[in-house]
Amino acid sequence: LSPSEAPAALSFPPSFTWGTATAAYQIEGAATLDGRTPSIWDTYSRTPGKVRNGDTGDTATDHYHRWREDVAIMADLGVGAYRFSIAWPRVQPTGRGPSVQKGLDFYRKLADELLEKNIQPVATLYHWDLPQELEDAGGWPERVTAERFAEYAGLAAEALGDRVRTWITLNEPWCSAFLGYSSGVHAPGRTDPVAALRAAHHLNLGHGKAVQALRANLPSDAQVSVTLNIHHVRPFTDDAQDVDAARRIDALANRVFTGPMLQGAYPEDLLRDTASLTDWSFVQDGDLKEIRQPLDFLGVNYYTPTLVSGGASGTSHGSDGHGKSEHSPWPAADDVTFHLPPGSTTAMGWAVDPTGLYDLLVRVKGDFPQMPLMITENGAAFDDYVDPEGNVNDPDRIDYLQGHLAAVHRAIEAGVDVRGYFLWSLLDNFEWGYGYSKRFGAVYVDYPTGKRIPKASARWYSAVARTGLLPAPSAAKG
Ligand code: PNW
Repeated sequence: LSPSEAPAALSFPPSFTWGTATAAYQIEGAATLDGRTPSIWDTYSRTPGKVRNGDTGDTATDHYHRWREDVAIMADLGVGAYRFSIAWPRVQPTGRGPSVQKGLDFYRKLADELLEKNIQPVATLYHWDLPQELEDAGGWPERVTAERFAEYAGLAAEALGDRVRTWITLNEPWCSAFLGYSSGVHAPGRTDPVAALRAAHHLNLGHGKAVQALRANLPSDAQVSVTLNIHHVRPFTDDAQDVDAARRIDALANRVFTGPMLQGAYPEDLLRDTASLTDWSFVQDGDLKEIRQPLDFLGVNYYTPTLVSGGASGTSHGSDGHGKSEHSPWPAADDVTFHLPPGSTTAMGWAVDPTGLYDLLVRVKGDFPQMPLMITENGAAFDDYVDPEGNVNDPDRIDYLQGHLAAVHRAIEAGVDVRGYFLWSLLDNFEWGYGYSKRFGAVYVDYPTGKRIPKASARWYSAVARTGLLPAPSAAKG
């Protein structure tokens, strides 16, 4: 092609944040070092039959020892931000009382090294590793857990707030509540839909209280947010019962969190839909006021859309991309069927659908016009391997990232205020119920040696992050 015929690269705003993301339990290992106590994920992964191949996070990628090397890799890639999570059982092992110096020191050193390399640290307080002692006291279905979470948030902010200026309270509370307490495919593995609804409320309450604790302990220029895996729910057909199924799943996936957090109320239709299970009397006077706190941006994680039909009572609820279980993660929605959207899939069996991300961003903008957005996770698992030359070529991941970043660009052009993008994940890691069998990294991790090999997608993403220019699809594979 002559230059005039070549498809133009898409240019992102100069202020756009380019980052990578991880979570503590998925990468750190060192499960018993320096005073760390078990979290619900230690307990769950050590329970036979829960995680594929019996994998645990005991060693993971050994990031607890290799963090300096991992920061150096990010500096080589030229990314401007790193979203990591703080392991609650490392800094406040029993979930109450004083903090552990060594645990806090780990994150202090990490943040210092990041700042030294001009990488902005973004800390998530809760990426699913609840101290086991708090689960033993009832876990998220109990109100006390929200109180404990706020205390931990205050303590973390007090210790790290001089270095870390961007904070996220919860990662994907939908997973914590509904995969953890209803379908049981995530820790703690309970299968009680009412407990899941109670958990959702106490996660909301914990978020609201934590935002207040963060603000009280952080400088006024700090950014405080929450990350939701907003499901882009589409009806299978435009039949009324499919449209109604989509409305109900949207309530259970999204509005159960955005309602109280951003609008100050639980949606009426959600309360009605779940009335056969609970009267929501666990929502106390004043809770809604406490949950709705001003946020500096909303974190959005997106992987794939959700396609549903209604009315086919008694059908599968395993085929919804959320792992297989006898139990549904969707309380009072047993008649809803989940369909695989058309097109190619990733190693997770999730459909590749960049338009879903565009539609989702436009919809969130419509619902919350003033709220800046940050893509806090997006990425894909593929069956990566090291070739005889020692390279990892992952053209499918490059295509995935190219398509989704083009969708983000298109949303920005359409007026959506998207401030940044964090690739999930920096490293291959412990993919929850799938253990180490699924690789989401831009950097390959050889188990068990822990050797890091940047994949072709890492080099591709590095060029995008350094220049703010997204090459057109035909040139995507370089
Ligand atoms: C997110 N689902 O998890 C998490 O924030 C990451 O820790 C995780 O590694 C990543 O996405 C990839 O899975 C999810 O079943 C886990 O709908 C499960 C679901 C969604 C997100």
